[in-house]
Amino acid sequence: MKTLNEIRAIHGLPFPELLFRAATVHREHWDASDIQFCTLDSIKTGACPEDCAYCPQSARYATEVKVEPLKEVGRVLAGAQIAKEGGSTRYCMGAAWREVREGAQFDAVLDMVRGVSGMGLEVCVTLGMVTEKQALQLKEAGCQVYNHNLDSSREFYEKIITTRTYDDRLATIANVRAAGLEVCSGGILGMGETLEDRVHFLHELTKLEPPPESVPINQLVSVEGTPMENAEPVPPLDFIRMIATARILFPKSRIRLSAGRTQMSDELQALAFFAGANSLFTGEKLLTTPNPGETHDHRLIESLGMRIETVAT
Ligand code: SAM
Ligand code: DTB
Ligand code: SF4
Repeated sequence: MKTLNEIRAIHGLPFPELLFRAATVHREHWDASDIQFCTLDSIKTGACPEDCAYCPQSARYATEVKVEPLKEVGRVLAGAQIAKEGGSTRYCMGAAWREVREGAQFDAVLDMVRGVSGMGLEVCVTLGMVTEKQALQLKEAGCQVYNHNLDSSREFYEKIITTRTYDDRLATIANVRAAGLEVCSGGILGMGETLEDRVHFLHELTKLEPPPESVPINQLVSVEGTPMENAEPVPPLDFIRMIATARILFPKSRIRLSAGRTQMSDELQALAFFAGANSLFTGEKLLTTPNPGETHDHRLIESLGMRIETVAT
């Protein structure tokens, strides 16, 4: 495990040196021409009791998000079929819940997991806090991955969320691991955190043992009505620094270029791929905010001479 100082040193390397090292590590473990396409589906939208300051789905903020109860299983499976036809190998279902509660709704989610997994797609869910027992039920239903982000440094976290603690987050990740699921955990840039917060955030992620199999790096999508509606955009090359540092720290993990791509040029996304990103969310929408869409992404990958991964790994 790297120390805070070592991580700070990597993150602060001269830009070309950082990119060269990240690109080298990338090639040691992956085919750097391959990109994994994942699709998100918001299976339960809005009215979330948590107060995450970045999130348009929190009930505390007046945003334009249309509240929707848990989707019917059939609608979710139809969405998964479309995603599969568009080249996605992973289907990630997200619910605006604080935590999983056992009962009819969780049973329906287990049915969705069974259905999507039966279609030959990798299944990932993000449902808030889970117990080990619930994580095990998900695993038994065919779920492979659980997404639960650390979001930022421990110090910054309490400035953006008051309804749960960093240790709650870590406990869920430990439950997911104990149940034998893969862990997907990353964060968000552009919430007003300092460079030092980003270094601390990466350090927290490296403390997870074994490391998360995927690390989504989101750029804040600032949504009107949330406390972060006027957040300063992230300097584009700082975003790339984060991707490259994550690639070096997590050589064998998927580094996912996640939210915020509609604000990024194709050139910047190409640089992110060079810096080690090897996965993205495709489709017109993330959970509630816009995303570049499949046509754009197919064209982008083709124009770069890269390939969409066809087999789930
Ligand atoms: N409610 C569950 C939870 O918080 O774990 C799952 C869904 S939640 C929307 C999943 C992740 O989306 C959050 O952890 C956060 O990292 C990311 N996210 C939410 N709103 C975002 C925004 N406006 N911009 C970028 N990422 C965002
Ligand atoms: C992750 O790190 N990013 C995705 C996924 N995991 C669940 C969610 C991004 C959400 C962006 C805001 C929205 O569309 O509501
Ligand atoms: Fe709820 Fe998740 Fe949004 Fe937080 S990030 S408000 S827990 S949906």
